[in-house]
Amino acid sequence: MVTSSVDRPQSILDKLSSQKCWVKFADYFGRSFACMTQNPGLFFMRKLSRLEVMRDIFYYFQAFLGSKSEAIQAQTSSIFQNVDVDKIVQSIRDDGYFPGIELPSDVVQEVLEYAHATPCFGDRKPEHQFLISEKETVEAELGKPFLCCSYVAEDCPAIVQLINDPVIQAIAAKFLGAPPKCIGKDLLWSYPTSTTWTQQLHMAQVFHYDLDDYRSIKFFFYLTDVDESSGAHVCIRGSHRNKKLIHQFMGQRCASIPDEKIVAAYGAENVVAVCGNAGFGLVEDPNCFHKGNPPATQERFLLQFQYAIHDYGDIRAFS
Ligand SMILES: O=C(O)CCC(=O)C(=O)O
Ligand SMILES: [Fe+2]
Repeated sequence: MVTSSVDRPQSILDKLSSQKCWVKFADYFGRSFACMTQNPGLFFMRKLSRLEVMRDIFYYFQAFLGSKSEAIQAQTSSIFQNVDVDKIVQSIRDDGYFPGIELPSDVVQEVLEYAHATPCFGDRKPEHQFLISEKETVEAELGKPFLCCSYVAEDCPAIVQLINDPVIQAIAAKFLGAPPKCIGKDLLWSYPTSTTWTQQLHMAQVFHYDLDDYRSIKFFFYLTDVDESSGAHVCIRGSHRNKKLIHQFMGQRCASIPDEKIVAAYGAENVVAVCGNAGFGLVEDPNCFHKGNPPATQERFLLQFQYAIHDYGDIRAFS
């Protein structure tokens, strides 16, 4: 994979001296204003939840009001066997993530069959809709490769069942300290193609953290075998806590900081590339710095879904 860094601003001075910078500021304030007037709950959550102290205050306030989270227990049977919910939640609290929840192979197979039988969207664009088997033909017609192909996945029974699985729900409820609301899902092929830094930014392939609520939790399942060079998810252990103050104030704009600087701030020894075969799952506090490695040798197929305490509607709308 060849990565160009030409479009990445090198320093604050570079940024300030460029005209593009002011256009970006205007754009940022425009989006913030639109968010504040159209979705004030999302706006204030984004502003406040970036501060660890506010997240904690909110969590304890909610616990004080008495949540029913512990009451959510298995009413239907789970597809997961021998899963220690407490251990997983403790690992997420301590490290920011837990690797190693395993999707049964028949579920992996079902999702793969769905993916081969259902139209996907090239580069997430509605105008590029095709079966995955037609991808190369469409690319040849367009004269360019797709970086990713995604599905709506509302109508995949295996995914719907997974999202409602009692073990998954119990992990989410325990971590959130509240009844979990599923606020999003994504089923995505990512391909080894030459990308610019901006494309990597849009594909969540640079270090960032997500502010989806005062507390939220994300599940990732590999549907192809993944190693460091085929799109491993990478997290920085412990970075969900004690973030540098500047990184808290920057919130999601931390994604514009070069990866090397994020690694230097939290320690190379804490960078963990999570590898695993198809079916391997990872649970994460998305407040932990993380990214998907851009695939270099082979495509990656990933299912991710997340839960939060509140559902603010389309959380990507004003990003
Ligand atoms: O692709 C990955 O492994 C990470 C995706 C991610 O962080 C995101 O969608 O916010
Ligand atoms: Fe993310």
